[in-house]
Amino acid sequence: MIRVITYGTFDLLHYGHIRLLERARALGDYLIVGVTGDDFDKSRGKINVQQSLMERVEAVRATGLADEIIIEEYEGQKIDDIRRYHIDIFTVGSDWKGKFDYLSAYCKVVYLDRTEGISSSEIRSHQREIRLGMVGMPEDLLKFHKESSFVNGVKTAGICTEGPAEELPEAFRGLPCVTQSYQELLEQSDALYILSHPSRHYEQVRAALEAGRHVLCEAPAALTAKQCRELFALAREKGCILMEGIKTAYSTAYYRLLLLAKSGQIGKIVSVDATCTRLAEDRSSGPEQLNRSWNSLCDWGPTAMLPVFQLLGTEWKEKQIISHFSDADPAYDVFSRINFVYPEATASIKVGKGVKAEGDLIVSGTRGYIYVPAPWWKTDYFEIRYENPAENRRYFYQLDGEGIRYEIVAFLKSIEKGRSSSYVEEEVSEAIAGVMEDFYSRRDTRTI
Ligand code: C2G
Repeated sequence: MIRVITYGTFDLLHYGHIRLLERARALGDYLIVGVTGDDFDKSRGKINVQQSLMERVEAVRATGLADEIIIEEYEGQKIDDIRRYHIDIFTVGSDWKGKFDYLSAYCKVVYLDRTEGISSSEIRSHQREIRLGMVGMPEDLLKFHKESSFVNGVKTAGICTEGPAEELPEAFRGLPCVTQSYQELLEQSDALYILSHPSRHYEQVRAALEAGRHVLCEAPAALTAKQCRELFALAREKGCILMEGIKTAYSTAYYRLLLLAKSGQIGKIVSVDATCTRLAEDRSSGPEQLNRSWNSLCDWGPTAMLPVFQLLGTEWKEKQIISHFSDADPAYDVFSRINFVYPEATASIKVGKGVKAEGDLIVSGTRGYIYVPAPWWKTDYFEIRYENPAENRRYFYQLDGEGIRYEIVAFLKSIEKGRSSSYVEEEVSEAIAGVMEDFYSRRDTRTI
């Protein structure tokens, strides 16, 4: 009996895939199909696969061509599979010609002609491309603009900026719309990415939603809990997606850490402590600039509060904000610490722009703790540590683009499906806005 194996993502299964499977099957008597797992696809740069692993497996099963379906989860697995399943022939489309010659040390390698004129990317690109308008300081928007180029189905339509067009970074020149008018940008866009000063978020998000545009707004999306609720209600009313942007939520390591903590790996969670600081203020810091730049709590607060609220919830009993303000600008906190007291747990965040501290995250539990080294907000690594070091576990997950490109993928998916796939829950956004409100009105706040 000749045993054949082939691999693929098989997203939006099409005629090209089916022809490949038919010919693969005809090469032998028994066909095993390896469908790539979501993580493996991510790590090899395929980030906007549309269907879930289950859907893709089901589609391959439904062809009736596979005798067995397995999941491809890691680099190098093909050698393992070929040995384990006693494979005689490995086959794949000719777009991979030469790439798998190394497998001929284990079995015969056959490249089958790829079917011309059809591909998953092409099917995906027929779905309408989202025109993304961006608002904010051009140099701040560069990273997001660059990351969006890794995602199919979206293109930067324009930028709304206060500065003169001649001073725009190279990457933005030649965009269909470069304007100082927010209204004009709205007209040219299907969806907005807002990275303007937080004091302007509410009005800008509101105007975009009123105009029926989808919005991804960098956190904090609003500076009071009421305004935040209002915006989400408006989004629902208008049938638009509103997502609050916190890129860390989309880092695989962070997301896995949440799941491990919630599944009881460190026992009951008793404390969450997160620190985020940066020393250098990127731009010149005259009083004028200070006014326009994000203070510590706006800049870092949402990220630092994210693990607190996602692990302990938003029903704290007490909170204290301790802030140290800049002499040049009484609204600019150079450093803030917030303590939260829950019925059976506690949390603290420390944020600073102009003060430096170890930027780690520690989640303490009754059986052990999770330690994420600095800078925890863009990490690919964490440890679960126990009293007995022999039981410690280390976890690595590749992080591309600091999470931003996965955030964009989630935004597009939400738009397409008509319901939010955000990793930042609405109640978390509301709690963040509530803390901002208390900070600006000096409730529960001490200044030092
Ligand atoms: N294919 C084809 N004709 C097309 C499109 C795809 O013959 N028009 C083949 C591919 O060459 C591949 C299989 O169908 O053999 C699955 O294609 P994809 O889902 O795009 O998967 P791919 O990324 O090529 O995965 O490590 C090798 C990969 O697992 C193959």
